[in-house]
Amino acid sequence: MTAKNNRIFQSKEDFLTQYRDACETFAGKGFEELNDQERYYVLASLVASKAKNVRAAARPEGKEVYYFSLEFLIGPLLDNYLLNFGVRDIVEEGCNDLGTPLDRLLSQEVDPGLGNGGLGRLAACFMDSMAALGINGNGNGMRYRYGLFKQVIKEGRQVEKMDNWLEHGFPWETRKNESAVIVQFGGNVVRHEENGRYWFTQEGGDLVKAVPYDVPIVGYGGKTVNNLRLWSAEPAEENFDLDAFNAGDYAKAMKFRSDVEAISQILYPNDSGEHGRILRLKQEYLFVSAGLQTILRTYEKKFGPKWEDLGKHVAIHTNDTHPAMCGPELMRILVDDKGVDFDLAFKIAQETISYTNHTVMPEALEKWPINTFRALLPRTYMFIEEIDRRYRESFPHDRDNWQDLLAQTAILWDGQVRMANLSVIFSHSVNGVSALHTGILEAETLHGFYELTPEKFNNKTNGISHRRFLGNANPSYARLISNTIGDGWLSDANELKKLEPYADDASFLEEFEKAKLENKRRLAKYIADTTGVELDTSMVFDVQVKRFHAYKRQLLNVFKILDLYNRIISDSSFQPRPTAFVFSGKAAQSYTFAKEVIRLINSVAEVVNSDARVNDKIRVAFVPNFAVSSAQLIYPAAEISEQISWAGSEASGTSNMKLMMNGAITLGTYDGANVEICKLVGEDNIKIFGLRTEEVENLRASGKYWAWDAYNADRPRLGRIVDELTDGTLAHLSGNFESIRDELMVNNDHDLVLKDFYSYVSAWEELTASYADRKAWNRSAVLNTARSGYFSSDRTIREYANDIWHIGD
Ligand code: KOT
Repeated sequence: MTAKNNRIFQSKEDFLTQYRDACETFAGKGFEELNDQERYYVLASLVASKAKNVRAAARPEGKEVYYFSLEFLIGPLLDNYLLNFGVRDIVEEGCNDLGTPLDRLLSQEVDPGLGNGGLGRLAACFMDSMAALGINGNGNGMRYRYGLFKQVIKEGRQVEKMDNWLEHGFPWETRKNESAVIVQFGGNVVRHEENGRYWFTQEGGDLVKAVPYDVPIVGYGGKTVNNLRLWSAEPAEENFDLDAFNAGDYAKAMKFRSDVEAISQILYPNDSGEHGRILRLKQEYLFVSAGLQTILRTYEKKFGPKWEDLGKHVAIHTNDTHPAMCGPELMRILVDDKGVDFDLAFKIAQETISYTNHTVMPEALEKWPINTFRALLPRTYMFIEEIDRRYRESFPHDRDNWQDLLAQTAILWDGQVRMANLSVIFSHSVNGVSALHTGILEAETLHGFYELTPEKFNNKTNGISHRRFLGNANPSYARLISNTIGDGWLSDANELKKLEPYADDASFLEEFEKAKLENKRRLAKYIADTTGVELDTSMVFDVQVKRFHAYKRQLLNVFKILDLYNRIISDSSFQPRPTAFVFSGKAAQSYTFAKEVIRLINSVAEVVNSDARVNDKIRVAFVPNFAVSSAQLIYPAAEISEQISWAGSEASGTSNMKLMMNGAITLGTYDGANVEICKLVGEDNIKIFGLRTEEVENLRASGKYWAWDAYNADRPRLGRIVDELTDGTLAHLSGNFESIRDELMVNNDHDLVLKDFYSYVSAWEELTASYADRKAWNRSAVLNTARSGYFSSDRTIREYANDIWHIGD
């Protein structure tokens, strides 16, 4: 696997010389005197400095894209950058010569938890693809002092620990003092008037210094190095409470400091859930305002004050509604600081800004009380209010349903600022993240807007970095692929298509199976080391790894396992295909139900794994602390990919793509991007079950679903599983599961676990029965990889570049 361009080391010898020198420069000691952590640190620092040199020598050109996201789940970078610079083999050999295998150094790297899940990881994959494609792409986000909590499991329960990811320093970042900007919170707006002209200033309040830390993003081939800018909040000197300090009231002086620093202290741990804390609003404004100030400063240096052309040279993309303040804040800066006319400023904002929606869950649609918003951001709020006023005034009152449409689409409503509406109104493009999801946005979630401005809407099905999730994560399979079809697939994922003929090649299939086995062994060892659970690698590895959320229905998977458990015990003729069920994922601290499902899985694991009557047929493992690094061990080992959210709930999903690319077969509902996976691989190479979106909608609308009917209809089987939640069967580890039973039987099974149960279990049985024919199974698996090229984020980014950012127009 070699990228042909811009190699940072010419040969193994060259690498060794430079690495040894770097030990002296970065650590002040020779290689031999350093421990593994220091050796990793020096190597990463060396590669980072190379990356910065590449950027300094050849800054990317063309339209600047700024991707605004509160989350960038970048994961470990070193292995990926070695691949992208085309020096992974050289470095691996060099490290072997030094007697320190590269893998040992790579395992020292921290996994920056600067995101929750899908949305944050998508942002990171987009950064990778923009750099690979030579797009002048910049990331704009937050440098959280503490990333997403670390998850440990105690008595089956998730326990959260601080993620002190900066403890040993972060070799990839550079603090840029000279690029710091001031961001203002609170205070009052004062109106000034002189010679008939008037203007406003925001006075008083708190001044916060936003300090950027830059992380280089190395594109494949090593030619383009882009920048990810992460902001940290510090008190502005002008605003430090000097009076208190001089009066000896250090507590007061320090309180101001810590209140300000709190803004960049923690990442909110909710994925598709409620936020609603004022600190979150401060985070949103800080990175928006700081990012925009930087953009305009850079632009003005290059083009002068030709603000009307901003949208020609700059694209600002907002990742969900978290950066929704981009619109009004851009207007504020243009109008107040640059003297641009109000109408022109709005036009510029719309031309420049675009928006992606990532969820249709009503509870995740962001809203802020007007009073909170206005008190914190009084001047920015005025722009929202004025745009909202004009929107109402110019609304097409001649339409029959105008009142309904206005009620759906106005920004301000019911005392709240509706951030999705704010995003749509200030953007020229609105996209969903899978075909199905975009359809739901158009027909339901954002229907009013779709009626009024259908031309704004478009779909951009998500993608993933195939270099990281196949190239780096699955070295044995990646090697087999490159040896078979060449390594062109690394730069063009569509080349994976060339594998199709090999799906009928017996020796290729054997090699595939060997690679899969090696990955299963690697994962089994990791699981044994971290949890003590032993998995037999001759079992099918059936994997569900993602955030814990009711709609994702990990509970349905547990019901299936309990069903297998009961049937194996009560029916000696029942011989399911031996299967190891692997779960991993975090639940938000405050999400009680999701945390109970984690405890349930661990309780079921304890019962199943220690019961000799069943444990040669089923095993269950919960891998703690799901993160990019552990994900990279899990995907390559998977044979079944569980994608079982109820239809219409998962916007897209991306683990479905990562797993199919690694040759796992999807067992899924017709939801999110599963629909597109199905189309690409064909119905013979995927297993679809359950209600379709429309059926879910109709069932809900009918009001006729009654969970007790499902329970009573099959007391011995489905009813029994429900009973086992509370009858002591699973209580040994840490008690029964009353609240889960209540969710099903009192809350009438909102997520349709009982409804889809039979269809799911039958689909699983059919799928696993087909595992007996290994050749046919492997053929399907290889076809999944061969047809996964579409899901490279390179494809997604090309579409954004052409249709939304208009790069090269
Ligand atoms: C979080 C908070 C508010 C709004 C949306 C979210 C969100 C959505 N976080 N993650 N998502 C996921 O984003 C992925 C990337 O588009 C999707 O694949 C996935 O279906 C979303 O759940």
